[in-house]
Amino acid sequence: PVDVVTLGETMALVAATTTGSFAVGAPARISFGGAETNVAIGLSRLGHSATWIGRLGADPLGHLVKDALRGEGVDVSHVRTDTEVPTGLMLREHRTADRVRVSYYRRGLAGSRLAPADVDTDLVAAARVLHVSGITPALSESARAAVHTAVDAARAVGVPVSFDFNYRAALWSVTEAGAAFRELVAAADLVFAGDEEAAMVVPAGSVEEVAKELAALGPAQVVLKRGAAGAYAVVDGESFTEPALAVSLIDPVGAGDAFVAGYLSATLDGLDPAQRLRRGNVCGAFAVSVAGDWEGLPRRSELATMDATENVAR
Ligand code: ADP
Ligand code: KDG
Repeated sequence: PVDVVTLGETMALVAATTTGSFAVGAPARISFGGAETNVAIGLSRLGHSATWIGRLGADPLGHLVKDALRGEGVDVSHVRTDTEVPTGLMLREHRTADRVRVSYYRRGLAGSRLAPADVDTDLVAAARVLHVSGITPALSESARAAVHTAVDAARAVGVPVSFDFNYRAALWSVTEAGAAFRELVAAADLVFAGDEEAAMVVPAGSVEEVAKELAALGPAQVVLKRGAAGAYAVVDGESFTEPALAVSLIDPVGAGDAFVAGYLSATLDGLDPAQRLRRGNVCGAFAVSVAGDWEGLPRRSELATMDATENVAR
C-alpha cells in the first residue's frame, strides 16, 4: 500500500526565462506543473510513497510529464493515456520583473477528461492519506465526479482526506467554487486554505475566527497558509502558529503545494502539529526561493539546511 494517493491535472509548462512579452526567439524553459503532482513530488523527495492518478495525452508533452514523474519516484502506474486529445499546457510570461502572466491551454484536453473510472478505489482505500485539490472539480463534470469517487472511497474505510482549496479564478467563479469547496471541507479531515480562500466558505474574520469556522464544518485539522507570514492551524480545537522562514522570493508558484507536502510528510512521520507546520514552512521556503513550481522541493536530507546560519555549506 502507498502512503499518499492524489489525483488531478498536470500540464506541460513553457516559462519565459527573461522579462517582457513573448517574442520570437525569446528564451524559455520547458517543464510541467500541477498542484497534485507538485505535492506528490514533494512527498517522494521526503521519502514517502505517492501515487498520482491523472490523464496525459499520447504526445511528447505527455511523455515528458510521465517520465519526469517517474524519475522523481512518483508512482505513475495509474496514469491513463488519452489518445483522443493532447496534454494541457501553461505558458508563463514574466511580463515585468514583478508581474507574471499565465495562459492556460487545458479546456477539453487530457487532464480535464479525468473520470470516475480512472480512480482505483481499492488503491485509495489502502492508502494512508488521500489528497485532493479544488482545481480538479473545476475542470469538468467528469473530473469533479472523479474527486468525489476518490473521497467517498477513502471515507468509507476511514482513510483521512486532505483537501487544499487551490482556488483558480480562471476556471470558475467564487460562488461556484465556494459551494463545491464547502462540500469538500465537510468531507475532509485535513483542510488547507489561504485566508482569502477560506472566506469563500465561511464569513471573513480574523485568522483565528476563520480557522475555527472551517473546523466547525468537520475537519479535525484546518491549516491556513499565510505566505511570508507563515502558517496557522487549528488541530482538534487547539491553535498553533509558526512563522515563515526568511528567504529571498524568486518564484511564489508552488509554495502552497510545497507546504502541503511538508505538512503531510510530518503527519505521516507522526510529528506534532507545531512540527507539521514547521516542516510545511521549510518546504514552502525552499519552493519560493528556487524557480519552478516543484523544482526547488527539498529532499529529506536537505530539510535542515534551512536552519544553517551560513549561506554556503562546505
Ligand atoms: P499558496 O501558494 O497556496 O498561495 P502561500 O503563498 O501561503 O501559499 O505559501 C505557502 C507557504 O510557503 C507559506 O505558508 C510559507 O510557509 C511559504 N512561503 C510563501 N511565501 C513565502 C515567503 N515570501 N517567504 C518565506 N516563506 C514563504
Ligand atoms: O499550485 C501550483 C499549481 O497551480 C501549478 O503548478 C499549476 O496546477 C496548476 C494550475 O492550475 O495553475
